[in-house]
Amino acid sequence: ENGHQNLAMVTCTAPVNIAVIKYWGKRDEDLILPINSSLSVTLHQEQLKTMTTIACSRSFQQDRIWLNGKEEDISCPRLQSCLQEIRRLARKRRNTGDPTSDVSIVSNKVHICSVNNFPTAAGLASSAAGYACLVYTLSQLFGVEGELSAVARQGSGSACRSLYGGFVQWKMGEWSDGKDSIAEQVESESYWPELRVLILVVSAEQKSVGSTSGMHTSVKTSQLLKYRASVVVPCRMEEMIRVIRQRDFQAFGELTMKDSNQFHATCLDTYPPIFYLNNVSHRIISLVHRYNQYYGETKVAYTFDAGPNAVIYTLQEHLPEFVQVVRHFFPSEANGSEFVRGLPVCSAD
Ligand code: 2P0
Repeated sequence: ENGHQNLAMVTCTAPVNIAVIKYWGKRDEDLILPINSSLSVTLHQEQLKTMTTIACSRSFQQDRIWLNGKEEDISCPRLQSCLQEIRRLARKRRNTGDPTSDVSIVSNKVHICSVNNFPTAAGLASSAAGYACLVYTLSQLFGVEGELSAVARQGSGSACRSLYGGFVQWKMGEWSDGKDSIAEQVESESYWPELRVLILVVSAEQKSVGSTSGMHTSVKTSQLLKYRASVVVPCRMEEMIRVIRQRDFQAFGELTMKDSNQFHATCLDTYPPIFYLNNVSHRIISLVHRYNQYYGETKVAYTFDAGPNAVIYTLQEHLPEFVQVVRHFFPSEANGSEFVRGLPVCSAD
């Protein structure tokens, strides 16, 4: 008998997302429920993405996973949450008698292969694309439809936002079971075709404090984070959605920079403090403000996640000049081919 009879295989891709209103802090660490809502822009499919292939067969003895070619431990609790949750949804569908669902394969073991087309170590939101892709690919394999962001969220909080393109909000929700803590598209990828993102890879080193443990310490110790989550972010979410709908780059850019700065201020307010930005990050911040001051308007905006790399938002018309300016002021860094990566955010077609 052919040992791979009944082999089913699906391949999908998911892009990275970059938050403009940041998620930092959980109210429930097991279900991954945040203390505030957040909003991000999903990058273009072909740029920074994860590609995942999942095979399942009666002949597989156990679930297994390979990340960028290296086998990893499948018993990781977050992986287990996603696998269990998708299998539960698949069985539920079968029990409700959906005639199109393939009931037999849900009980088979899976082999998962996931690769990024960018360096994982560069701190470029690899877990977001990774878990979004894992959950989506599993859902395709097992024929699960509907709301998947609550499943992806249990892999990594920011992953729920990568299930949608364009401008995406993750609503924090109120319920303790997390069923209302889901991602929703605010506007599609074609809504603001002139918007561009530029990634300045300041350091490809692994970050010193991981997001999960960093935000845990921030929730325990930062007074500023409490104020941010309860007072600042609710207002900013409304304002951000409004300025995106108006395609108002000046307001979008200013709010994006302020929110990045407040996120890093809460890191500094954490005890012991967490430093994600380095000297090059600080020089990029100064350069962006000097550039905008020169023109008397916000033409470019920066945002930084849990690491020193800068993500620049700008409009297509300003991109070539700003890239020149970066290369001029960072000649040594910019000579490295990886320093400047200009990427379209939204597809024009
Ligand atoms: C964000 N970050 O909104 C923020 C901004 C980093 C800074 O989401 O513990 O990897 O897996 O839920 O999603 C990074 O945190 O953390 C993150 P977990 P995650 O993009």
